[in-house]
Amino acid sequence: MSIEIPPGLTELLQGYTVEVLRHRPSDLLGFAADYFARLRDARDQEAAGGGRRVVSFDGEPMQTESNGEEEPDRGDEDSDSDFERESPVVNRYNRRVSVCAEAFNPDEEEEDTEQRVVHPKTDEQRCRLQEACKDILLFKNLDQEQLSQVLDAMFERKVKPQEHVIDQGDDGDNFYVIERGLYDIVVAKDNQSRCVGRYDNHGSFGELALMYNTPRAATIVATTEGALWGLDRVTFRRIILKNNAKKRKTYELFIESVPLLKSLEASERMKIVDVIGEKVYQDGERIISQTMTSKEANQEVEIARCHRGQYFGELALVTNKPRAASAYAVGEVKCLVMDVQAFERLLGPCMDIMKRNITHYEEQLVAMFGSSMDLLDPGN
Ligand code: 1OR
Repeated sequence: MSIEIPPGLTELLQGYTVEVLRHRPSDLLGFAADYFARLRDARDQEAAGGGRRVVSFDGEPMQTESNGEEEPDRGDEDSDSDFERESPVVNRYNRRVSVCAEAFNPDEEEEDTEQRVVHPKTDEQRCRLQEACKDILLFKNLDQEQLSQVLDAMFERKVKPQEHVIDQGDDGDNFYVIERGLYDIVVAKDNQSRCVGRYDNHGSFGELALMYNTPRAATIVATTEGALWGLDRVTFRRIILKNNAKKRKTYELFIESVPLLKSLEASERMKIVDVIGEKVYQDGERIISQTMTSKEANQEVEIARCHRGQYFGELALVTNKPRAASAYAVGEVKCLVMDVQAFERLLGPCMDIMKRNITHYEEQLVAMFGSSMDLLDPGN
């Protein structure tokens, strides 16, 4: 028999438990009554248009930010449209019991608050959110607690064709994960705007301004109706940046040892660490999949084996052609992965090396099959 857990129950009880552990009250029942009454007050005031609230058990609930619009009664939390208008409840009751001792950047202590942004979600929304986030590389190295804080803080945003989600030059407010829709990446330079890429129903954008405190590097325009999940700047910096600091420590030596990346500056290599995610594959698992163009081509022959420090998957990105080979794990394999936009942005200086290595693939293919597949010519 399966018992359905109402959305929000786990969160509610976790928050309460954390506060009990912090305050160790002698009157558990009285403490609970007080705690939940304050939480309800904060919610009601928020619903009445009072904006975002911080609930502090040490004092009265205090208003921190007005959302600037009248909030209608949002008794029905399950409705999508209500959810879109909701402002976050910043709830210190839900904070972690143990806080990581490692500060990301001592200069930015004000951002390392323990306030949690929580956008309540229905089960259906959470499912869609989890599906959209399952391949997001920036989330891959988060532990379970960090990931659940990130998912809690994310909010849904629907977009219309031609809507600018991000404008180049603006300050960074949110990071976005794509649930669906097509989005052009437009970069203006010397008074000319150029579309330099496109997101097609997958991926994420808006991390650069938040990571490096820089203006938005590109304009992102929806070209169809779409749905996004946003993550506010403070939560992004608190969790993702802290995690990136850890990632730098973990991968620094390895990245320095990768021959392909030797020609990069140390700071460029660090930017690579910031965007990569770790993926683990089991023996025999397919890592990338060749796009078969004809039925006869479906017999597979091993053409090469890659080892620690080598790379694969660049060919289709360099040539703009379909995947020319499949890759399978031999034993358990750990890969560091980056998405195509980061690849283009960060690996430009390595492009010549990769192209040179691609000509070696052609030589190998000629040796094995007696014919080349014209790998370098983008053709069609
Ligand atoms: P952001 O916070 O700067 C715009 O806001 C976002 O566009 C940016 O984060 C990236 O997530 C995303 N150069 C810069 N930003 C890019 C690029 C890009 N592609 C996606 N974004 N280039 C295109 C690479 C295909 C390099 C252009 C010269």
